[in-house]
Amino acid sequence: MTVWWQKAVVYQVYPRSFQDSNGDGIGDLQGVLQHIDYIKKLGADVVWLNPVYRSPNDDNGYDISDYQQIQPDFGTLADLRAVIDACHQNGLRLMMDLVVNHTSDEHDWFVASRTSREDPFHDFYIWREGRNGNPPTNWRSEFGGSVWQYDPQVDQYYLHMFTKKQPDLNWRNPKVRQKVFDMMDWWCQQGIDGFRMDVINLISKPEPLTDDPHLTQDARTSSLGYVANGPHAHEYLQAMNQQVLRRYPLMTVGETPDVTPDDAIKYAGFDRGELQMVFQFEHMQLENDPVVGKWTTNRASLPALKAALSRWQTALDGKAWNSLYWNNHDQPRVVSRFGNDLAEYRELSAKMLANTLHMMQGTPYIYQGEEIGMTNVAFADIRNYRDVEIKNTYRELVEETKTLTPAQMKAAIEYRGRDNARTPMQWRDAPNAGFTTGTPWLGVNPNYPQINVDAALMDPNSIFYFYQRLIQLRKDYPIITDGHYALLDPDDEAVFMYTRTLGDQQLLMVSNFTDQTLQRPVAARLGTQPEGLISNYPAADVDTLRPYETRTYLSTVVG
Ligand code: TEU
Ligand code: CA
Repeated sequence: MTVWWQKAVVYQVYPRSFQDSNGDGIGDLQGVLQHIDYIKKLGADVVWLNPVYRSPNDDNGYDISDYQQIQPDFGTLADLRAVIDACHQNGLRLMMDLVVNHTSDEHDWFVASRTSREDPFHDFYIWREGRNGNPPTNWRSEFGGSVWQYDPQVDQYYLHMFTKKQPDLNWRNPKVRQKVFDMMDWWCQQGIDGFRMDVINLISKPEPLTDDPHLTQDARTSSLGYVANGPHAHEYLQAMNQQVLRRYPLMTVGETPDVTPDDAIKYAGFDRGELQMVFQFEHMQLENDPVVGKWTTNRASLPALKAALSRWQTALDGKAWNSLYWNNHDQPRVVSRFGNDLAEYRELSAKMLANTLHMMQGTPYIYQGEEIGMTNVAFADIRNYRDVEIKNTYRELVEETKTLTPAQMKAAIEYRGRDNARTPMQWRDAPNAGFTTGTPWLGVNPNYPQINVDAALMDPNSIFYFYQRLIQLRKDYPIITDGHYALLDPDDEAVFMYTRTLGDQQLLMVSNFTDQTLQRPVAARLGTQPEGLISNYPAADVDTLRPYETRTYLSTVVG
């Protein structure tokens, strides 16, 4: 049976970069309020808001110092209530980000935790003795360097999988779990409709804490994969579900780096009583390098991309539910990554990527600006980047270890860095793209005079209206939600083609991932009475695929 969140489309708002309402250069909740009608017009059902809780902002709000207060840059709790109400009045639901693998080091719990080993909050975090003056294990942080930080006051090291201002909570402690569940319940009482749970598969650590065997001497990749999916992860999530989640009509999605489909079926299986969906990362890591991880300019091959996505389509069918995404606040812009952001092909390839993803089984997530084809950015000066991951990794890989030259790192940042996704939303051909009347906290992409919401809304052929149509198709055709997936021609290096089948109906999705005109036997793959549902070109010969052409057909098949 299909439930509401399986038919829903989510729109992700990164509030810091969405709309500034008061000229301080930082997007805020009043700014979100100004554009609820825009999200409604697109046709999305759910808004996912990145963290707006009180935070010293070391990692743009993923370092929370008070879970029940709003970061003053963003506004007040009253402003958030206004956003919730506006969403509900417009038939939208609001999903909050939940960051409970770690807190800020400025959270009261950690401030107390580091005062002494006897403090009742000491055991809220993961403290260990050093090994002969060295950190307790060899684990490397996602943002570079050791995950262990020495604290002279207690003469121990604390664990931080991300920056040293993000100490990991000790979920083994039942008091930690209770505090988190109580806080979640409080948010549900405020009328929110869901949680996106940050790195939720990291909450249970390996037992005992032993060295990560995958780290060779010179590898500069993180230990996230080694630490993920610890022995109590499912027990904790089942408790969370029992005590909080199942008592409200919520939508839940766990962000889970380093999960396989088998893991995902445990976290989000229909009968598991844990989460409803997870974000998997396989299609986001295809380009990675064994030594420098994401800091490369490798390109993914189309067969690899097809294999990664298809594996999830097939493995989860009937057992768990996929989340479908090309973009979020941590990933570069998809049109620059898997499409072509040159003026000639940007709109075509953005639509091609949208159709390719939105015809799959799962709940689609659209990240702000994706619906107008926003692109990666290249800042001339490395100091213009704001992301702590970029800054820390630059220091380590370029300055300290000289693993990469400045030019190599610059190219990698322009290709994979998180600030590509975080430049301000491009609303208009006006100063700072209409994002702020002040100085934006992160530079606006200089291509805003061409790429902006105003221009998209005025052009009936825009990427925006293509997304609007995809969302509407999902509402009109149950086969888009429920159909079974089959990949065709897995080795084709230029064309992505798959079918979805439900009863005697068949969808066929075909996308040309290149700037060449190609011939493929498309007609032969269609059933009878084929009807074109969507395309990014005027209809012509069925077997001819123009540059970045994409089409979805509905037809009838026998048996
Ligand atoms: O991201 C977790 C995560 O695994 C990412 O660090 C991802 O691997 C990386 O960004 C790719 O470069 C979540 C949040 O989405 C991210 O914004 C936070 O920085 C991180 O957790 C820590 O809370
Ligand atoms: Ca502001």
